[in-house]
Amino acid sequence: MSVSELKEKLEQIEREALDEVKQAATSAGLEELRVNYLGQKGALTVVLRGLGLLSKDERPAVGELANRVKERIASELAARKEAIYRSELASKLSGQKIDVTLPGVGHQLGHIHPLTLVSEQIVQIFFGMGFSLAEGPEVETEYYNFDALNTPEHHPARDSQDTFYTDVGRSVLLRSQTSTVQVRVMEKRKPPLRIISPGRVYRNEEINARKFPLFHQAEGLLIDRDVTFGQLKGTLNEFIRLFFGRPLKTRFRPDFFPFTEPSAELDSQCPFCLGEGCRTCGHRGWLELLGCGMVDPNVLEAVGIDPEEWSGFAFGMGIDRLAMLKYGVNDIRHFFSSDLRFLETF
Ligand code: 2NL
Repeated sequence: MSVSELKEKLEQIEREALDEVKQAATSAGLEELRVNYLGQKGALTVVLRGLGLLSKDERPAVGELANRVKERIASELAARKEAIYRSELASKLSGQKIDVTLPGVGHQLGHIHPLTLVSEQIVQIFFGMGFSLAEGPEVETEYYNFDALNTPEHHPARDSQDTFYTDVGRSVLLRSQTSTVQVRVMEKRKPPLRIISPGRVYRNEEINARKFPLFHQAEGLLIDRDVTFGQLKGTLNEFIRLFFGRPLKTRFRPDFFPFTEPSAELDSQCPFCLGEGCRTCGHRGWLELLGCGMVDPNVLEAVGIDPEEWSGFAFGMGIDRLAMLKYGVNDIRHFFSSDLRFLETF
């Protein structure tokens, strides 16, 4: 193309471009124009590439014009862009009136699991009676879970407390009771002692509405001079009063545990029917709540505490069971199902 043809072409591009920019109505349409004229394959760019074919003398004049055209188009594009942006924003805002009186979007807050709740309630009650918290490992040794608790190999209680064993061998197992923690504390600290140990425990059992291979226990231990069964009864009666929120009649029935002598099962009057008989207590009027007894001298001896000088009482309660009774839960599996319809009721 000759110089005059090129100039003509540039002026034509300029006219067309400015005309179209003026008429563009949306920012998307504007962007399309920018690409068509100034983009890498745009009309102006194609002409500018043709400059190389001109002689050295001809190039400056055409180049200068081309740059002016480019700048003019660019500045018109920018001006139009600003105008379109403002009008688009204005129409968007007028169509989107915000009602500031509408309620906000609430966040759903998580909350404490019912077993944690009941565990904390139990621990708090014993804190009030001078007990302190003791915790320990869930993977335990046969020694802490059985031998130190007066349950030697071949003792029949090993069967009823059957648990899960590890690859290490039968001597490394999942604890079946939190007494293991009490034994560990008695080994390390001198009496007097008052401790409460909540935590997860395991039993090798078939699953049903009342039994689950993983459950929770809180065990208490008190070691002092001249401890009596009467003190055990007073402590547990007070616990039941505070846990259920009212004084309830209790009764202690003889029972057997390898680690206590004598041993007893504690029943309370059913807090729902007050002894009348209802579904919760199976129409018996009484609920079995926990096991307890005076610490067997063999247990004290195993941890190096002189049973002639010291005595004590201990008790163990199922946290899951107490939670079921307190909140009327009819199936232990609800606690482990992660079903929000259940969890959100607490
Ligand atoms: C139950 C009730 C019980 C204990 C746990 C205990 C701990 C030590 C010494 C003596 Cl270190 N006793 N704990 C005592 C009586 C009952 O749990 O139903 N257990 C199977």
